Amino acid sequence: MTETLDSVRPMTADVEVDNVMLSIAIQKKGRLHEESIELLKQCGLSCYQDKNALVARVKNYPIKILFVRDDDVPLLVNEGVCDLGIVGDNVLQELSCSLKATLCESVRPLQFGACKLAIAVPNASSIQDIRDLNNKRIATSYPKITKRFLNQYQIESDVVMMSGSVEIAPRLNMADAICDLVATGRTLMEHSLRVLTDVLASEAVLIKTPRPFSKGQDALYQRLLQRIDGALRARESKYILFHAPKSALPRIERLLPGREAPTILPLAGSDDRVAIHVVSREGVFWETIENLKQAGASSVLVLPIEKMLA
Ligand code: PRT
Ligand code: ZN
Repeated sequence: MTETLDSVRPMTADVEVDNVMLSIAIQKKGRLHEESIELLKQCGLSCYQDKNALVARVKNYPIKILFVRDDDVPLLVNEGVCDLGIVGDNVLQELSCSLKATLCESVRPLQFGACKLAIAVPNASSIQDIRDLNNKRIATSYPKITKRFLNQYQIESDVVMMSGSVEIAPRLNMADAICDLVATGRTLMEHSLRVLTDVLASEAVLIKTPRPFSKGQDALYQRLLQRIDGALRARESKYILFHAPKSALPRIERLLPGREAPTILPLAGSDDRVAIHVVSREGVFWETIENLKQAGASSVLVLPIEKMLA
């Protein structure tokens, strides 16, 4: 058992689940797993994962969670086997390039799993421009996106499909360039590769089946979506409290990014200073706090917000 939280009932795929109205597929293990679970927890769902369980039901919400390979998420959602899914946009795009038919809808970017798909070449390569890729070999696990990108520039390259360790292809003389995911850039650096061009920016997205929902399912889906929006909004928002001179209020208001109308309260024993509470919808950086202090603020507290409904 890897994780045990409250109010849960583990199940296996072959067990019939009664009265479940929604299902969501998430990655079983890998880069998106933890944060997908975390988001569902922030939405109030109690998730449980047994090492071998493929399906888990959440006791406090009519939804079952399927744990699968990330590549299977859009396939399952597209076929209507699952109602919803969480997957990297890169995987979704690769599938949508191969399927001509309607694909599951991407309904929300989820602010995690950020990376980009980029074409990279060896540091010492003579390839300096996208056009230099003509008649060259490009190794990738994303052949469809790569071809779509090359077509846009009318470049004819030989796209070599690799399912992993793409970064070693140039050294093995299997390719002149690669098209792979980059997050920090460390892997490229370790393999003496440099980015030639970005192809696609990606992050985890919530996807929805093209199959129409019943009225009941739609109500559940809308409720879940509201909770996801609330959780995402809360992540980027901060509650800021501080004291400041009344005369500095106009300047202070301009300093707070994405602020809502502040609450201003009198301070006991002070006529000219007030306490200010404000929700900021954008990240609060050290510079903001330093600027607030310069404007006369004191006792500044910046607190995370757990939930936020519009
Ligand atoms: O087993 P399963 O099929 O489910 O998982 P997987 O091994 O296919 O995928 P996984 O878990 O590696 O990644 C899942 C998703 O995470 C991807 O589809 C992306 O949407 C997202 N993601 C975010 C990343 C990265 N960042 C990332 N850095 N996926 C892969 N990488 C790899 C990249 O391929 C390269 O090898 O990390 C290396 C580069 O990282 P940096 O930090 O060195 O630049
Ligand atoms: Zn995968």
